[in-house]
Amino acid sequence: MAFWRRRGVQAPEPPPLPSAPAPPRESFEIEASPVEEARPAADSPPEPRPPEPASPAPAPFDPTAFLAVAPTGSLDTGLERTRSTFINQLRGYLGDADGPQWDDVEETLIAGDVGAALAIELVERARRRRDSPNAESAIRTELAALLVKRDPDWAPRPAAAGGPAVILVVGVNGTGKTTTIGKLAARYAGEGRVLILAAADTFRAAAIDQLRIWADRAGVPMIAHAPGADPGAVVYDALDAAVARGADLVIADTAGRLHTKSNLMDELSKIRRVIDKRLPGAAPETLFVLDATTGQNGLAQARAFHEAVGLTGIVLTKLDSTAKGGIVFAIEDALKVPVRFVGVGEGVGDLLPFDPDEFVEALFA
Ligand SMILES: Nc1nc2c(ncn2[C@@H]2O[C@H](COP(=O)(O)OP(=O)(O)OP(=O)(O)O)[C@@H](O)[C@H]2O)c(=O)[nH]1
Ligand SMILES: [Mg+2]
Repeated sequence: MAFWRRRGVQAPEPPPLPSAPAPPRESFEIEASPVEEARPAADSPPEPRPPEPASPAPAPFDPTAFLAVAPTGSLDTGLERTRSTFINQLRGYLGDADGPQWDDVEETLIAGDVGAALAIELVERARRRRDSPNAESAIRTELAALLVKRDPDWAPRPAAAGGPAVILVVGVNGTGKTTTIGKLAARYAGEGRVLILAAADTFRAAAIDQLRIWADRAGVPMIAHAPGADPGAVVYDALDAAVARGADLVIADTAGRLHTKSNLMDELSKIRRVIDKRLPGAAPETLFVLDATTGQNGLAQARAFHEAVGLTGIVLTKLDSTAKGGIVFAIEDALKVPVRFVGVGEGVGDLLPFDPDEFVEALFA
């Protein structure tokens, strides 16, 4: 059964950080519980407790079994809206019987969230290409060229010997950060990695509860403090716990914040400093979660977060809910930071690793 357990901090108390208050003396740890067990409804009357029967120890929770039954989203389905409108229209203008309608191509690219300046450049370059068999192929090649080169075998790896890899998940409100962490936790636990989640969105109690549900589902432990606590202290404790137990990955949730609020952006920089302090050289993966339906405003958000904390990757969520998948090209071209995953639904299997060739292929399929 899931339960909250008060955990006395076992390691010696770390020295207080110069710019940060010392972590609270106690943190809460949430143990993973088997996913099958339902919690009683909050308003149901308490049942009389039967005598404890001697029962065999429950089988250890196996996240791979959980993942095996979870439906997996597909890029084809996730890109349905983008393909049937944006790309369909683009193809119509590119393959027009009277020759490519470049002005319309440009407008379609802008409407598809590629961005005005980039759309103009793209059309110019495609028109000049002499090596493409047709206009569609020229645009396709130019779009693919906007996506940054990446290591196809990328995975969050510990940078410091003996320490865990760290993923810090950031973004504005409601973009899908916590959901993405839940999906990532299930994915990496399914691969046999030993994880700890850090509930560093201490802004709302509900945020901690939401992450706990995902932690339970994935069968991974989570470190949390009380609502309102210093998020840096939560991350510090999660790193401590990971080192003590030999966990190889810590994923930290953070509160959604507007990129224009400088005090909130400073708080993120502070979390980064806490990581550097506890795990010098850790080089955390800082994933910016962008809601694909946000449009070009997403670029302004991404730039501000990049400036504040230095992004290493992007997760583009809700691709299934937009017809404007062009934002993928815009954001990679603007930041030169790779999209690592795309979200194509709300289910645990609806987070797909991003492969540029596969993506362009699926767009024009
Ligand atoms: N359709 C779709 N919905 C998604 C996807 N990812 C997340 N969502 C939904 O987006 C909503 C917000 O998700 P959260 O994970 O709570 O977002 P958050 O960024 O943690 O929100 P805050 O903590 O309030 O800033 C939820 O209803 C999710 O189910 C996705 O890829 N596709
Ligand atoms: Mg959240």
